[in-house]
Amino acid sequence: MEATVSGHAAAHGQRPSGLRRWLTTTNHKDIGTMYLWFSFTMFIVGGIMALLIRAELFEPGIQFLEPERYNQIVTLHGLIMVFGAIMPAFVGFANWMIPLQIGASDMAFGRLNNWSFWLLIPASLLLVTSLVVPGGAAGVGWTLYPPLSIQMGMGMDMTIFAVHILGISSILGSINIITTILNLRAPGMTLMKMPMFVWTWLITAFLIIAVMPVFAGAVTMLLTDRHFGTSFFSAAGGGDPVLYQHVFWFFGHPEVYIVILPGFGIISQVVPAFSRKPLFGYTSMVYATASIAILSFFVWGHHMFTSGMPVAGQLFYMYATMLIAVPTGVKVFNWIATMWRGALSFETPMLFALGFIFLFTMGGFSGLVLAMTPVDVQLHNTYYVVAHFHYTMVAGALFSAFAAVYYWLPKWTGHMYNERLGKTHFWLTMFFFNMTFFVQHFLGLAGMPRRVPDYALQFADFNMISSIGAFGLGLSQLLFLYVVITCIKGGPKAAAKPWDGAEGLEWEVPSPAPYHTWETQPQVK
Ligand code: CU1
Repeated sequence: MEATVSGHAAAHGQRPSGLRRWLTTTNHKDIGTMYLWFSFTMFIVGGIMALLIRAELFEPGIQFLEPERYNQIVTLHGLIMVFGAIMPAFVGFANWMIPLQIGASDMAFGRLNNWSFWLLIPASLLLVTSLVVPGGAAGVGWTLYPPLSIQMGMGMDMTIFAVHILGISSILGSINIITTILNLRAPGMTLMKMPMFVWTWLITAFLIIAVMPVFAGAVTMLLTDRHFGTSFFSAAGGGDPVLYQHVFWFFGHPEVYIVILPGFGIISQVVPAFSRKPLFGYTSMVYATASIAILSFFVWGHHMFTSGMPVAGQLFYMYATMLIAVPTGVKVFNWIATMWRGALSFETPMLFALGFIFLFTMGGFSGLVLAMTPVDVQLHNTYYVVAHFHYTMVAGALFSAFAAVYYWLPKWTGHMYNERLGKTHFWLTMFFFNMTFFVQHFLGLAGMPRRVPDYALQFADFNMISSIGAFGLGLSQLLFLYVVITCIKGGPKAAAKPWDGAEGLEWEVPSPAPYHTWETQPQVK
């Protein structure tokens, strides 16, 4: 392998090495790897912020974070985890796996792909360094609601700029993914034969292109309200802060599906592989994914039940939101039906997939609870909401990302990871995740507000449990890092089909020459 690659490159004498290789690469595997390491770095940065939050909440009273600083950390934790950790992780998987799964030689636009990745670096630096500018970061929550976001200092401008750059990055990445899937499939790879991961990403990419510009528009209007004398959202000038909420959540609700649909695709491939059966209900999976994506445009008002809304609107958004449980239920049913009478085995990817199905379903149910308008009015801005979306984003997006890493590591590195340590990582993560977030349901039901660094004495016990759980959850991820690094550096050689031949069910087509894009840029004569 090594000999082939270097011989190939030497023949053309073009392949740069060292830093220049990574700066200029157009190879989908290189770029996928960079996305994944970037994502893990941001996961650590956002995770440290989560631990600062949980340390502050370990006991009542202000420990070491003043309310302003606390809200800045809360905001950055949210923005970094959504845009810096989860989305880049899925784009990394897309880069690595979509060309392999559809038999394409690479992504459609190599240089655009490179640029999409490198845009992430200035964006994340803007977010993190906003902590140290005068006034600090934007302490408004990741939703950046006015009027507060109009009054914030320059940290808010850095956040707006970061959102613009992140938006460009993910839109370009999506254009690349859609073009690759629609134009570069191998002969015979019809749309309805594509692996589910490819399908879910195709649909996700359309969602990103539809809503990221809406978010960019919302923050641009904030920017002009702040500096150029407009009053879109400023009541003093005749504007309306609630308009911002509408525009933001028209982006924000589809966004929550952007961070989960590729995870659905991963689970839809891991479960069949470890059940040694084809996916149950493939066609219904495709249509369920598309239905979820379409419905996601009609439910944004469920975030605004307390902002003042006619009863007709409340009813519409409540029922529309509950409707999404139908295609989601189809998916969960299909995953379970896939396992039914299968030859199951429980290696780490399967454990994370099962953990996903169980915990994500719980997150779905608490979502249904919140969808009910009268209940939401009670639970709005409480820790119940925090518990709900961490069940969808940590046990959903993060667990599916772990399933994907363990599932595909042998393919990426040529080595098997340490199965015993992988399983240990799963059980530690499973235990501490629930210790951290399950008790937050109780805190929310009892009325503890989110985004406040202090709380009444009655909430002390559950907060202490949650904080201890969070530190356990954080430390457990060091084990993940260790397992991945030891797998990259060595370990037993992986078989061509490491999961007992089960990959045959995935329609994976071997990739042609690994570094071909260095040489095959079309020559204009
Ligand atoms: Cu929503």
